Amino acid sequence: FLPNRHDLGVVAVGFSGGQARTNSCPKPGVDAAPMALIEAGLIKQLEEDLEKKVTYDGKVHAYSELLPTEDPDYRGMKRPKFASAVTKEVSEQVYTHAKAGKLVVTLGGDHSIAIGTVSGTAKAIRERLGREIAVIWVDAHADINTPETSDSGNIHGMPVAFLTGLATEDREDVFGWLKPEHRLSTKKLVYIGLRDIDKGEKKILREHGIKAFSMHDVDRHGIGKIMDMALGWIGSDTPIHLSFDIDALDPIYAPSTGTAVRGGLTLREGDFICECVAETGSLIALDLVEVNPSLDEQGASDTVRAGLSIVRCALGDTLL
Ligand code: NNH
Ligand code: MN
Ligand code: MN
Ligand code: MN
Repeated sequence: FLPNRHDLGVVAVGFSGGQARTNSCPKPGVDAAPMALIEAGLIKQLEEDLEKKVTYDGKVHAYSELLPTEDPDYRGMKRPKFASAVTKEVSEQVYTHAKAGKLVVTLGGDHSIAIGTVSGTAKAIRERLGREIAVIWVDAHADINTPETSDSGNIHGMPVAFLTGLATEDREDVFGWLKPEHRLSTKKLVYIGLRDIDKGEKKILREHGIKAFSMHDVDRHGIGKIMDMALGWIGSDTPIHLSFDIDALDPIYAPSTGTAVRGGLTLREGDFICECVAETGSLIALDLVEVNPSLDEQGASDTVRAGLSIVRCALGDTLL
């Protein structure tokens, strides 16, 4: 059922509206990540070193044509209409690649864009293979706030709630476009790296029996055992969408990100997670999000390099 492992579709999403501090003052910079990654040689490495066939339109999409004239808070969400319109478009871009049998690599952008990427692959894999996808969400955060449980109103803290249907909305222009075929089962979701979970999120994780490996679990068992358990939970031969938030890594390795949390994964643990997923041969999509090259000038190049390494490892570069 696998996409041709040598056939990649790349989507570059220059979107930072999901982590807006306020409507008038977003935390800028995360939209510059795709260009920083590409300038550091990402596409070139995929084509030349990994010998992939890359389909890429050569653009970093800013989706400025989708910018609404008015975008007031709604259910506490900041810039809901813009985030909804952008993720809907991303969903279609990702769907097109996945439907054509390509492994989709999406470069963010903040993590709200996963509303687009995961919904796009979920729909395409249902249609193409009649299968449900599994998602491995590597992050310091659970990103499963509903609009009502969120303290910040930032939509990058909510993508998993919308994708699993824990949050729903009728308004078409505020994520009402998400239909059952776009959704993910809470049973097919596994977290790795959690260490900053909001109170409301903990309740959601517990009540829905969601599989989550925190940093505590990584320390207790070691990353090798964690990957055995994570992949065991998903089951073999299940199409895997890996959504990697660079803030899962310890800020020593990836300081240039919007909400860095100390006590994270080492660079090797991050790479190891990706290698294990590559080894399954079941990877259908990879998101790399929350790299923000403008936040820490010193650390920006380290963070970009860590991001490149994550992508290469997920695509099997470091396996013999
Ligand atoms: N949980 C917080 C919120 O909902 C922080 C989310 N920030 C992230 N998520 N960077 O990965 O706003
Ligand atoms: Mn995240
Ligand atoms: Mn995070
Ligand atoms: Mn928090």
